[in-house]
Amino acid sequence: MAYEQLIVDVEDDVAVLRMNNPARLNALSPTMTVELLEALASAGDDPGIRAIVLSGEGRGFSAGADLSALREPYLKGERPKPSLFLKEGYNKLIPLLTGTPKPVIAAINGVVAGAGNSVALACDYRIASEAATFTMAFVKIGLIPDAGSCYLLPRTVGLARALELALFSDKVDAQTALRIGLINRVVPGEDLMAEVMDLAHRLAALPTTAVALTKRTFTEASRLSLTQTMDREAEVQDEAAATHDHLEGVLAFLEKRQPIFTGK
Ligand code: T3D
Repeated sequence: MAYEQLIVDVEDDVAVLRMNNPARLNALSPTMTVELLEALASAGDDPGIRAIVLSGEGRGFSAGADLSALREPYLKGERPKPSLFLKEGYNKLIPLLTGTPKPVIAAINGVVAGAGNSVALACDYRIASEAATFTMAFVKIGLIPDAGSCYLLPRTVGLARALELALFSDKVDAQTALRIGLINRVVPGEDLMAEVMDLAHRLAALPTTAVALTKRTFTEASRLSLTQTMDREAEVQDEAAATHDHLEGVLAFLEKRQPIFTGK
């Protein structure tokens, strides 16, 4: 399917989505948000897709909300409420990313600002080019972190760091982002996509149901107690153990061979 601000490629069982408005550092316009919603839902539902990569064209991953859309109304003295767009846009996009049963890798090719951070944080694994920079930026335009950043950022880097990042909104380089746990890995820019595709293919080759259930149970556990979580793990483990991939994994171990997981 052809999109205006999104490029979608499929390599074997990996879908690669690239935000494509490089002149605005892939700012999340309503068009791009709707296209991401469509493409992610489609990749999530497609049994042939077992991992998703999200990246950006040009030198930006994403600079957050497309502020150019505010020029006209603000110059006219109009003050449209952000909540209208947030509820229809990011508030659907971020849960779609965290809730998709497929593992999602953010391939952070460059600049990240505002809600671009939320998009990266909603992915399951963040690998960045050495050229990547991160700024929360919201406070610089008199806003609070949105698109789930108030939830995701403190859970990723801790409350103290999250407040520091949100309030000062200084630009953080990729090595610092790695040190504070904002991202998982940094690689030279020229190696980024090769490394990402290698990881994506590794994730795609895993037992699909176990991957989906691991994502889901980690999310559920954040609002449960330890004992409630262990009860949930026991129930979910029955689902995982009922798959052919579980049988294959155990038999492969016993037969001292590599398992072949088919996602069934
Ligand atoms: O109402 C609502 O929708 C509420 C929702 C809010 C969610 C949010 O995400 S709020 C935060 C929005 N994002 C920002 O405030 C970041 C704005 N951008 C910047 O601060 C800087 O551009 C960066 C720090 C990200 C990068 O700086 P730099 O020096 O590397 O690049 P640049 O020269 O500033 O930007 C390059 C071009 O991208 C430039 O266009 P030009 O002048 O070459 O024609 C710039 O205007 C454009 N651009 C960058 N960010 C945005 C953008 N255009 C539209 N929206 C952007 N967010």
